[in-house]
Amino acid sequence: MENCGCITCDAATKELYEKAKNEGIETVWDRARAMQPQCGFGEMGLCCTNCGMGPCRIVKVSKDGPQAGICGATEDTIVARNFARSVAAGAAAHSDHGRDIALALYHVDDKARIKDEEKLFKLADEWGITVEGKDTVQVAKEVAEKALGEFGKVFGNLLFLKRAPEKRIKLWEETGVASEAIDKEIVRVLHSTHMGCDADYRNIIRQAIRAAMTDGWGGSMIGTELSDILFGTPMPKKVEANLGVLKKEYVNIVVHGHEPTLSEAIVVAARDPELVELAKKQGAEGINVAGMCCTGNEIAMRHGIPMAGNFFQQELAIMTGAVEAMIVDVQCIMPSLATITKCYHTKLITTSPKAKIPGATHIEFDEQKSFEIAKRIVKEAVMNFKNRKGEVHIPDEKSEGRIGYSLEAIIKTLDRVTNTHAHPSGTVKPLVDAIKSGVLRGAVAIVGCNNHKQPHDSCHVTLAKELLKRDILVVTTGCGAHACVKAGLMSDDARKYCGKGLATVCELLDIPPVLHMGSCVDISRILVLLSEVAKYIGGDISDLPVAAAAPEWMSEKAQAIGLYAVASGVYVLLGVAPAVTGSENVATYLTKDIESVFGGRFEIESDPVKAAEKIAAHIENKRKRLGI
Ligand code: XCC
Ligand code: SF4
Repeated sequence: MENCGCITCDAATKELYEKAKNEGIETVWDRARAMQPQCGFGEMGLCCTNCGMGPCRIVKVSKDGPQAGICGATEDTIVARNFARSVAAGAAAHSDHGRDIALALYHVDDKARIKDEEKLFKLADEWGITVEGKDTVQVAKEVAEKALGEFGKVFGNLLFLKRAPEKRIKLWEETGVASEAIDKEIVRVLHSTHMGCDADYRNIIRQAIRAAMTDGWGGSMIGTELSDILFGTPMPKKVEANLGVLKKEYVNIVVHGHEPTLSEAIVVAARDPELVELAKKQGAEGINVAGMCCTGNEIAMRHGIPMAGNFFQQELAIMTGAVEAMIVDVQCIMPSLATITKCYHTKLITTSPKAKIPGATHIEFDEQKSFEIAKRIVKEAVMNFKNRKGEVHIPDEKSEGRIGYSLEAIIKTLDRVTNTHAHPSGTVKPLVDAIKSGVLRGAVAIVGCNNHKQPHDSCHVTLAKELLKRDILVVTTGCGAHACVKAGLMSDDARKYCGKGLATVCELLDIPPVLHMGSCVDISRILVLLSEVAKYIGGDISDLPVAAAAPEWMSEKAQAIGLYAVASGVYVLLGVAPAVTGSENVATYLTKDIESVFGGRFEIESDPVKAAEKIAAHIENKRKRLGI
């Protein structure tokens, strides 16, 4: 897969896109084309609708047009406010996901439903919850309660901030971004960006950072940790990926969205002998569950469930004509699915009160009756098998990879080397040694979505390959992870793309050169890994030869992630410019000046080859400063 200049570099996607064209079915690419030219004011962040006197827009091209909003808000104020609101929305989405997982843990009444007891007790200990004389269910309830308290507690900072290196915690306190309760910080962005409130762009961004921090070091981290406790901490396993994982003779169920609570139940229900029998009675050979987007990542990491594809493949999955039901929960679900399912037999089933879609069947998920509801949903799919219309068209394309690299899995993997050298196990020492010696130059997280402004998957994959050949280890989450596994970058064969140093490390540790660390909330795993490495060398995250990249990002969540990463000391490269270009001050602040405060900054670069060069230069720079 090379950067070919077409809409996608994924063969299965190309094939079904052609099918869509032939059948006159509209996809995301068609709608993007119809949208051109896109609004310049919006693109630059210069349109304000924050009050009833508006909408107001600032005209940049000529001095004759308005240079301030009706209230007098400048371009700096308007751009910063719009950016902050996006960040707050992103942080809200991730955090509310975390809250739902905490609620699920709270309602557990049977010890058997807790898959990682060790992690539960570790977290209880970290949070100062006494466990003596309490049974597992009781401890789970108290941990869940503490987590829920993080959203609305009256006093005190986020508990997970303490996981950062000491220097970083001090810096956050000094710069006024050590966040308090999650809901409070998000509400504060909405308040301070209300008409006639904060007009100082630097202060608006400071508050946006406080909200972003409640994502990575708050709701996302709660989501990850509590999901591991409930459903198990991911460990390495093989998985198949791409639309070719759908099976013609089977009842195909695609679970799509983000929260693992529903999909976990669906995975169990689909194995229910009664339902499998029913599927056979309908003429199918069995039931095949596949995952899409971050839900796909969650169940692939924990159960090896095949990964059907990423954000830009959701419409195409239905066009195979082989999907009996697409079951969705929250986030990144295109409303267009309801339109497309009309042309096929596929049932679109919404399950969250937060995300209903006109034209879909709504079966509300309830954690307390999870198995019952999951069975009902699976039955709907099974009974739909006989309604297939026309020809089934499943692309052959699928690849294989090894995924499931949680922090615990990485440490375990590293222990293989530690033990042979008689070093203490359970540390990041081997990783630090490899980086210090220069065998590994550094590490980069490639994360985020698909966006029509970039060729689908191509930027993720090209960037990853460019980094691998420079001996830079890649970790990935979200739709970037789907792109990499589909391109074969999580197989042993991918060592052929690596420089000599990285290839040796991969062989020694028996790992692929691109490590799948999970869904987008699981970027919190990367924060903890970075913190562990920084603590090990007695420094700060901003000292490390690392970077992050979101070459095809589109969601507000991605903006929140980018901002908390920058505030955590990471250099963050974006392949698509956020809507801040309308204010030179805001753009310069985010891409330059902010580095002197937090040690991290944004970089905008759409070309993945140039992006790799910039990232590599950044990494070499950090190495020099570390004297390695
Ligand atoms: Fe959504 Fe998480 Fe983006 Fe993919 S990567 S398009 S946010 S599914 Ni998070
Ligand atoms: Fe216009 Fe100011 Fe109202 Fe925004 S807040 S719409 S700039 S008057």
